[in-house]
Amino acid sequence: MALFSQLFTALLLLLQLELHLVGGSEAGAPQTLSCPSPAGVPGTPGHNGLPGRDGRDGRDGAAGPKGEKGEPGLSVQGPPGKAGPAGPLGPPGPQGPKGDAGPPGTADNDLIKSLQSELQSLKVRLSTMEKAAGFPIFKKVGQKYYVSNGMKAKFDRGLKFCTDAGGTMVLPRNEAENEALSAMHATLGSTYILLGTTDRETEGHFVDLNKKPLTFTNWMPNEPNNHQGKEDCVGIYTNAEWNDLNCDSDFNVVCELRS
Ligand code: MFU
Ligand code: CA
Repeated sequence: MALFSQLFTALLLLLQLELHLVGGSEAGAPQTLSCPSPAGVPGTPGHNGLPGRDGRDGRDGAAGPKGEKGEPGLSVQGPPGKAGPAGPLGPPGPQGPKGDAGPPGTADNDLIKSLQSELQSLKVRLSTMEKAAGFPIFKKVGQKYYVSNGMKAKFDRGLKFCTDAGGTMVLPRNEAENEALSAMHATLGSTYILLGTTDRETEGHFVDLNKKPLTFTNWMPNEPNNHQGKEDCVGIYTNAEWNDLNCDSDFNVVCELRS
């Protein structure tokens, strides 16, 4: 046991010696395992160390104050004004060159067609006027001519006379025509003039020569009465009023001609 203890103490001394040799050049007091001793006098302070490295850049400072107002800029010219009024009319220029010929015949053809159309209608009018002038008694009413040679006849003969003359038996279509026709009584010396209407097909239903219902009438009071059941024709009286009459009696015949 004592032997082991002595061996352990020797190993410990060797280890301390080893540690002393390895760390001997280091600063610091050598350590011993010996007992404490009174503190020594402090050494003189060491020299200052070297300066530290530069610090990082500072942050941006606040914006500076507003600068003073600048001098006014140089003035710039404005836009042009409006145009003034037109000047006085100048003298006429010289005559220009003659233009090219137009397309052949266009305007001329139109004029010719217009003139041909006008000539045709004038021919028709003249033809009607010449027919009317062929009667000893004729009267113009609007675009119509009322004509007569003074004859008296039964209705059917009167119809043929008028169509042969290029017209139709007279039938007033309005008040003006009715008055113009009744005015012919004075010239004719007549009491009744036959009108171009009958109710032969349907008693009491008077139609014109084209079988169309009448759009104008001027009946006497209580007419038409189909007196004795034998009145399918009509005459205009001297007072311009109408009365139904017997188609087989003779009355004055007047025809109307129109273009
Ligand atoms: C009236 C007319 C006839 C006829 C006769 C003489 O009858 O309606 O058309 O003119 O007189 C009574
Ligand atoms: Ca009658």
